[in-house]
Amino acid sequence: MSRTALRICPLCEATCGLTLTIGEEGRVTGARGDGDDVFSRGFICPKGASFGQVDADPDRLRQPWVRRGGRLEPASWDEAFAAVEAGLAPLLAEHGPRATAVFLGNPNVHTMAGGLYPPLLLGALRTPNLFTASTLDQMPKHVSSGLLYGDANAVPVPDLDRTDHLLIIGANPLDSGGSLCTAPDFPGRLRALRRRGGRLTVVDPRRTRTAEAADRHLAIRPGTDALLLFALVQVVFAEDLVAPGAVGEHLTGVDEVRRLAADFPPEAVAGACDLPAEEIRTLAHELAAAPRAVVYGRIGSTTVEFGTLTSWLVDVLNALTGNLDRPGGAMFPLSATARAPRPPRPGKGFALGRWRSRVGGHPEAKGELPAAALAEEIETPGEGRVRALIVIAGNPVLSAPDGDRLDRALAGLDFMVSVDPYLNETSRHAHVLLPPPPPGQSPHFDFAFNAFAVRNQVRYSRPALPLEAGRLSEAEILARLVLCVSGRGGADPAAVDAMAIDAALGKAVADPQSPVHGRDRGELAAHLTGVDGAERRLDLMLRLGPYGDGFGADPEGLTLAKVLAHPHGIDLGPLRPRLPGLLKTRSGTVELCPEPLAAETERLRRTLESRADGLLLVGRRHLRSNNSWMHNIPALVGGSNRCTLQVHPKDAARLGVADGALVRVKGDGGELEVEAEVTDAVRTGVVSLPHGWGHDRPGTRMSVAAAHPGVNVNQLIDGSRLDPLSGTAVLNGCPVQLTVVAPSA
Ligand SMILES: Nc1nc2c(c(=O)[nH]1)N[C@H]1C(S)=C(S)[C@@H](COP(=O)(O)OP(=O)(O)OC[C@H]3O[C@@H](n4cnc5c(=O)[nH]c(N)nc54)[C@H](O)[C@@H]3O)O[C@H]1N2
Ligand SMILES: Nc1nc2c(c(=O)[nH]1)N[C@H]1C(S)=C(S)[C@@H](COP(=O)(O)OP(=O)(O)OC[C@H]3O[C@@H](n4cnc5c(=O)[nH]c(N)nc54)[C@H](O)[C@@H]3O)O[C@H]1N2
Ligand code: SF4
Ligand SMILES: [Mo]
Repeated sequence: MSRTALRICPLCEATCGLTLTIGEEGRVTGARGDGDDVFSRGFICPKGASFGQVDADPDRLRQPWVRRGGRLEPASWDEAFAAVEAGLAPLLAEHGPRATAVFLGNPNVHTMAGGLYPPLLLGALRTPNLFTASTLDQMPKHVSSGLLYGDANAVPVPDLDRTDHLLIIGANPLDSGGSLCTAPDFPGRLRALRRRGGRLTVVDPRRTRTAEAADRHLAIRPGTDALLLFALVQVVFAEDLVAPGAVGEHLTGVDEVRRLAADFPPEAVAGACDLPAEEIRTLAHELAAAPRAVVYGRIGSTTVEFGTLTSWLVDVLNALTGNLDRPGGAMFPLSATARAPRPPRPGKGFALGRWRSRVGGHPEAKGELPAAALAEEIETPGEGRVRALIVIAGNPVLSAPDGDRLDRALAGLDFMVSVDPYLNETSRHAHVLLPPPPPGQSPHFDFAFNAFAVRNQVRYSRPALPLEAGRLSEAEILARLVLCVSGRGGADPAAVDAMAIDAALGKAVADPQSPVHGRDRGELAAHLTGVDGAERRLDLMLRLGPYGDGFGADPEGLTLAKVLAHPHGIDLGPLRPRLPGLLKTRSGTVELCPEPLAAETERLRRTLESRADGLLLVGRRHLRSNNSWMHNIPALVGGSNRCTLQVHPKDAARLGVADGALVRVKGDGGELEVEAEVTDAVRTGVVSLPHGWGHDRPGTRMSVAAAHPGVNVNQLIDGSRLDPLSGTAVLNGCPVQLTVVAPSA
């Protein structure tokens, strides 16, 4: 008999509720949208529908691998953890924590274990060398939020379901599922916007599926969005359209922003952006006039030369038009595991550059160093060289600029651990490879994405399938890693959770604002339910969170048991205004014109004078892909080659490139050969190549991916070009040159 099980989809940020079919043989044989899910209401996309194939991919590793005499060989878990301790201990003893680094990849925000254990690992390891996918992604938004609100994690999201005008800058949610805006069924929500008379404007150098669904598409020249946004801000000031509304009393720095914007009227930026000044002006009028409007920027606004400046201007524009922190505007979600809100008071503010990277001198941001600087930290000899690396759920050889260099650097490490289900371009360098179970055998809670969700809600999935014999949960793998780096490899991994619980309760009982102030932490710990440490920690967070039962203080409040009793989730209502309570700036205000951004504005102004012509490279995403790791799923890679270089027909004619030609692309970081796809979906002067491809390295085990490897776009990208405030790699708007190699690929 087959049965069904509910499972939140971990394959993109939309967090759709799925109903999995479990066949008699104990495998996921089907997946459909859960019509009763309180948030996703039955929505599903082709990736979610392929959950069964993703889960049962025969290339997923089932046991640990340990390098012996240069070769990776299967090993038992005990042997693997012993090898981790034996590999790390002497390096730590001789060189200290600075000789170690951690790379955390994207799926850490898509697994429950990835939310719970990496902070403990970093706490135990105490290395200044933390690298994550964030500096290939959204770090500019964190820095902007840190400077504006004093809290790098306070990222406002577009209140999609209530807005009247949505301006999307550099995002393509119809293919990506949405990002820093968790909204299952983005397409339906955009249709609803237009059905209620709202408008959608998309700014993107490509005519994406999202742009096609819009009222207006502005095909901007890549990398110039900060100029466009400044022009919108300038019009709002110049035409007296500033109307911040209720947040007005919490804003400081408005006049400074006015002064900065004065240099960027639409006429001054139109040439650089390659957009008509009139159109920019009209857009500003519309945004200001809409009862509720919101500007939302993603990858195309962050992984660019002025990423932090652009991210900041998005919020500035929302604030000036009265759309920050109000329904239909940009709002701050309040997730069930967030810290419960406190009465407003000035905070400690946000500091950048508390330490710097050893080789490049890059300032840390939010405790991280630029992912693009990992290779040089491993390669460059001297005191503090990175000799050991722990990679959890990351594939930086493909995801970061100049993977060939990182590939060589990884091969030179004294010791490397990968926690990854695949033997891939990065993990093939590991000395110990620890594979977590597939998602069907793992529990799921969205610690990360509930904090970016367009509706407050809470959902938890227990594993749909029991752990296969011989497997460890990812929670146990990571807990044991924590023990290994503390030199206690033999200890019971449950001790790690027990310590985390004890520490969290210790803080809570000492906090006069907490509902458990003054109570006994041992007594509280005894109330926690859950089948393992990870669940007990979830119970703790729920109970002390903003909707929690406070360990009995509010009997109606959330507990793990209550969430489990609602398998389709509990709706916690629409987003509500949260200012000024969430501010942690020193002034206790929204500091609209932070000094580092004023300085960046000066740098931006200088770009108005110089403009290089020539082709600019941008990325793109495909609905059936996800970064580098879903190219091994037959259901998701069938059909025509997707790793093509898109070229506009006019550029193609000028360069003699025919559709299907093999072209050589040369960028500041390197060159490669790829098939050209001539299409007017990209604007003139722009070419587009997706990332996450290039599965042609030896020593991997991803047989489907290797059969159609594609090329690694990041080989073209110069890893030394960073958004300076956030250390984020410039992955979009990179100059390239094209030559034809052969009339057909
Ligand atoms: N040129 C260019 N480059 C880009 C981007 C771009 O737009 N253009 N996008 C950037 C962005 S936004 C991001 S987030 C990064 C992503 O960068 P990475 O996180 O380095 O890359 P992924 O391809 O997501 O790799 C995820 C790894 O996690 C593994 N994995 C999958 N599921 C699990 C699991 O459950 N547990 C564990 N432990 N591991 C798992 C996969 O096998 C894979 O090795 O790439 C960036 N790179
Ligand atoms: N199907 C699928 N879904 C995914 C992923 C995936 O790889 N595949 N990856 C996941 C991850 S890790 C992330 S971070 C999110 C990202 O989610 P999104 O940000 O929505 O991702 P993209 O589809 O890359 O959209 C970025 C858009 O920016 C445009 N762009 C490039 N340069 C510029 C520029 O200078 N200015 C402007 N205005 N636009 C520009 C590109 O043409 C592209 O259409 O998607 C997530 N979801
Ligand atoms: S949209 Fe995202 S979360 Fe929803 S089914 Fe598709 S991959 Fe899964
Ligand atoms: Mo990402």
